[in-house]
Amino acid sequence: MGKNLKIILIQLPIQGYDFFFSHENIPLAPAYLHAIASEFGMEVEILPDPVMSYGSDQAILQYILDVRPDLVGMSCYLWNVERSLFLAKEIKKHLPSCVIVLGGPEINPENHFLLNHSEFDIGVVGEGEGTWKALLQSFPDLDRISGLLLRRENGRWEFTGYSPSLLNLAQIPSPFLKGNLHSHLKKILWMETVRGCVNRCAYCFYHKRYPGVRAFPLERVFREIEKARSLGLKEVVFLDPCWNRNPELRGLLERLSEMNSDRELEFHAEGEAEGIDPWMAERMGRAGFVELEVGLQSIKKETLQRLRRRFDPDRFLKGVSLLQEFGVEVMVDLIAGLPGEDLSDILKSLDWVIEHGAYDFLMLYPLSLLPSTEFHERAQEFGLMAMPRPPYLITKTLHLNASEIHQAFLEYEKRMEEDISPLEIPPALDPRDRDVSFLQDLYHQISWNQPEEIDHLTSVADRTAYGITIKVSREVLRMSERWSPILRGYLKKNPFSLLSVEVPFDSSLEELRPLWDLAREHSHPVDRDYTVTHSPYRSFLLFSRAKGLIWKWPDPREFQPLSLPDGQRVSYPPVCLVASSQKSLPGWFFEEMEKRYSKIPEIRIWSLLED
Ligand code: B12
Ligand code: SF4
Repeated sequence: MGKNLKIILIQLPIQGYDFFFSHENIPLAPAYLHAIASEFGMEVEILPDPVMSYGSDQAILQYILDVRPDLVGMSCYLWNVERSLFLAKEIKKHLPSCVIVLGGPEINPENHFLLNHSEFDIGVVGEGEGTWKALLQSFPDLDRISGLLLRRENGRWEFTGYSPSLLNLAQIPSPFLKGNLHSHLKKILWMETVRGCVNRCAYCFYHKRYPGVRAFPLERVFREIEKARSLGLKEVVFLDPCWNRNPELRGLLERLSEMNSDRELEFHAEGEAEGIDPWMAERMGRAGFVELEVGLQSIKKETLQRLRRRFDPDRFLKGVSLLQEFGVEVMVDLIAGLPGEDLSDILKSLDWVIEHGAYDFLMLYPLSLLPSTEFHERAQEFGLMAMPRPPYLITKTLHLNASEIHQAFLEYEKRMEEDISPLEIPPALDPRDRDVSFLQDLYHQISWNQPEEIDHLTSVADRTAYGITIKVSREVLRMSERWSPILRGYLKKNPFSLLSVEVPFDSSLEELRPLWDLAREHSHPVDRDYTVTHSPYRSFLLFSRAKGLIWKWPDPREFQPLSLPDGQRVSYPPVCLVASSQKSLPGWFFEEMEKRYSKIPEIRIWSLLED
């Protein structure tokens, strides 16, 4: 048995100005590990909310430094791995003896981006529970444990090899039944009923970790559902990769439809439309399923072969309509950037789904070339180029360039008549009075009305949320020599901030320039998504409000094409996003714009009524 350790486990959220995804940052992986570590008598905690899911980099760091753990474990997904590495570095600076262990899908020996980093001590590759148990038992003698990335004296990472045996899922304690997840649950529970997938899609990472499909004991699943109901939760999201291919599907559905006959709980899952028969659809409806997400990805035969996916148009349409008939909405996913597809192929897939009305929600996603997937291994053969850093977006294939991939998203938007990447209004500026009680004592807004208030940001820097709004008066705006170093210092310490600044509505572009200069220095992973349909510069936004309107000013960089890491350039029209509760905009607004721009930027109105 290794020594007793004080452990903190962390799973950082997907970030957004409205904190939407933070509410769904359910630390299931940390909770499994928590259950195991506490069985060993270790002093272990999951970083509590609101700090974990809403806190700024410094707020998180401060919490950790106050606890002084011996070991910090972090769950790394493509949306949080860079931030996790940043934190790892900061922790090491202040607590050099603290051991940093990373796990999750980003941690694998084929991820070159990761292997170039040395901020962490140990990587856990693949399924975590068994390796974590062995690690805690043997710490610090780890050489004989499989499933680890260990840093050698020459600074290189060495992988100790995959574990020869698979865990029996019945032996993994349920974190939900044990109560380890409670403080991080709001209305939604995430659950696995199986691990592993029947399919082997070439772009997907999930199945790489699990050779077959293993099921959790059904009785345990039912106890979890019972508990979710008794706690008054509203939704259960099954994380199973292909829900309707569960080996125990019939028994599962029978029982769920009995247990949840009042449909108090709403179920969401991913599955295959082709496999849906009338019995299944009826039972799913009766059990309380409200949505099934189906990955169609493309309708082109050659593409699907390359993806290792099957598609039978008639059975697909039949499956979708059966689900709809029984009240289960269908979300269909397509991918832009698959090898062998040009722009017209992507549009054909989109149009096919639309023409057949085979969806309730239709989504187009960019392809991420995930390390360790078949496409990643065969990238050269397929002529695939991607960003070298998360989210590893495809930028070029033999048949598509970045502008065409971007174009696919514009076409999607036209067809769906909706904004694919709507701009989130930070709660501090939202006229709809958002409830922000989830932030508890974290600051999400700061006012700089008077010059004396500027330093306030520094004094609360370790108690801020990652999304923060600064409201600046004209007097302060004009004192850039005072606020620039303060804001720059804040962003340096909190590089994963999403910053919004509210400026007086009649500010001139000249007055805004020092803010834009700072914006150019701030780079955040959200700024890398070139597939958005307007403004890829999202981590630093300038807003104004006047007479019932709220708008985001176009970033001066939008007037120039965006440069991608591979040298390609993508053009965006500069855009002013206006939130309004009216359909048309008043004349004074255009006059304000005409004063500043020789050609008025594109104006997109997004309605405050629909929400
Ligand atoms: C829920 C989920 C989401 C949610 C995110 C929820 C959130 N946190 O806010 C939503 C739906 C928003 C989402 C979106 C996306 N997702 Co997703 N998602 C998942 C899903 C279904 C569940 C993750 C999970 O919690 N699993 C349960 C836990 C227990 O399993 P686990 O994470 O693998 O953890 C185990 C081990 O990894 C390890 N482990 C994990 N952490 C740690 C830490 C330590 C210290 C140790 C020792 C071990 C360890 O032990 C755990 C137990 O065995 C997975 C697929 C899956 N079923 O796992 C995909 C998955 C994580 N998503 C994936 C992808 C690609 C995406 C998208 C890019 C898809 C797209 N094209 O848009 C987007 C990205 C969104 C964005 N804005 O960046 C990939 C991730 C690849 C990667 N390298 O990170 C996965 C693996 C699916 C796949 N097909 O490959 N996703
Ligand atoms: S994309 Fe879905 S169906 Fe395909 S292998 Fe991955 S998890 Fe399985």
